[in-house]
Amino acid sequence: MKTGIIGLPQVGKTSLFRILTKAHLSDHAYANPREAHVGVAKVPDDRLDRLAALFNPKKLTHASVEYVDVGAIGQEALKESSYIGHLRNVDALAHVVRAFEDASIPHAGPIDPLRDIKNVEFDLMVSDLGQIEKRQERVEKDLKKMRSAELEHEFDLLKRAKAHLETEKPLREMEMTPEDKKRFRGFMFLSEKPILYVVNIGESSELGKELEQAAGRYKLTDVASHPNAAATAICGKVEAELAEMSDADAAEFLASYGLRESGLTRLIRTTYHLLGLISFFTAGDDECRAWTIPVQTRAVNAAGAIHSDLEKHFIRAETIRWDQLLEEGSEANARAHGKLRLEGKDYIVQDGDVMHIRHSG
Ligand SMILES: Nc1nc2c(ncn2[C@@H]2O[C@H](COP(=O)(O)OP(=O)(O)OP(=O)(O)O)[C@@H](O)[C@H]2O)c(=O)[nH]1
Ligand SMILES: [Mg+2]
Repeated sequence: MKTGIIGLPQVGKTSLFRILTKAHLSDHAYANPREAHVGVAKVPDDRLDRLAALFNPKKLTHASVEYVDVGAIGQEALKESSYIGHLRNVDALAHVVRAFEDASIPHAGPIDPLRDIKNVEFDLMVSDLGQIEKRQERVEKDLKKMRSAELEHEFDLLKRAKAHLETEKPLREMEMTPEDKKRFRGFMFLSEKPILYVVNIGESSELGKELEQAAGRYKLTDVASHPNAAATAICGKVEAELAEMSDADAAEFLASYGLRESGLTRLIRTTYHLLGLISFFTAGDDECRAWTIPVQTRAVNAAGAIHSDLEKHFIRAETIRWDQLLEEGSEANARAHGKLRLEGKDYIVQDGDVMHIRHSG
């Protein structure tokens, strides 16, 4: 699952990318400045950390999400096929908007996150509209040659999407049946992707409060409440300093700003939710690990996230919620007290389940 970091020029996209992905840069990163940078961020998870404290495993593996840093967005950039190709290939967008004041860093006009959001949204919609119109012409031609129920469906859907975009609403707000969604999948429309608005605010002695109030202060509460959208705030400057510190120093530093967790932690978690992802855990002396699955995943498919053999030879999943396992203190205790559930193939895995897959392979 990939999230593309987008935004106007000089708003702090690359700075954010660097702190998000820390030492986990992929080989390709920075090899060519014209290329998009791809990096992996660890998904912080207190539940997993606490399980690890109980099991003391040899290895601890967090879930991860990928971020892609592309150049500044704009109508021109969106005409470049390599630029748009990178963006189409992501599953969600993190739109960085500038709210920090700094006279030495140019910005188009005064600080106005809502205006910037609307401008970028407009560019995304124009790009999708162009693609829809091209496809409409093609489908129209084909329909003249031969009638086809599927093509007619597609034609209607394209017409509806065009009308929707012309009311200046992104495709992520359009109601679609699962079949329609499938029809659209191949197009990878930009305005259809879930979006997280990341407000990059300036330093302040009351950062905790400022971060909490940022969305409201910049009038983003409304856009952030739209379907498949969310907002979060960070202070890039402070996050950059935090990234250089040891965990203990970072905790002290956060506390001095009245913060319990870094803005980055919240940002990564919000991205994870926006992508419709949850985690289940495997826990043992060898490894404690978080596995990423979409919400509503059946146990048998979740087993497949670990290994395809486990999916093929799945029998049952011994399951317990992470906090219940902590309460019991060990798997043996949990079993003795009847707290380990035996779940079958069709069990819908819940966020925070600890699972042991029994298989016949
Ligand atoms: N004051 C201040 N400056 C920042 C902050 N974040 C980034 N900058 C500065 O803004 C400039 C641009 O930062 P980048 O992270 O390169 O921004 P970008 O969005 O990737 O820029 P382009 O890729 O050129 O569009 C740099 O000089 C940063 O040091 C911030 O939170 N506060
Ligand atoms: Mg950049």
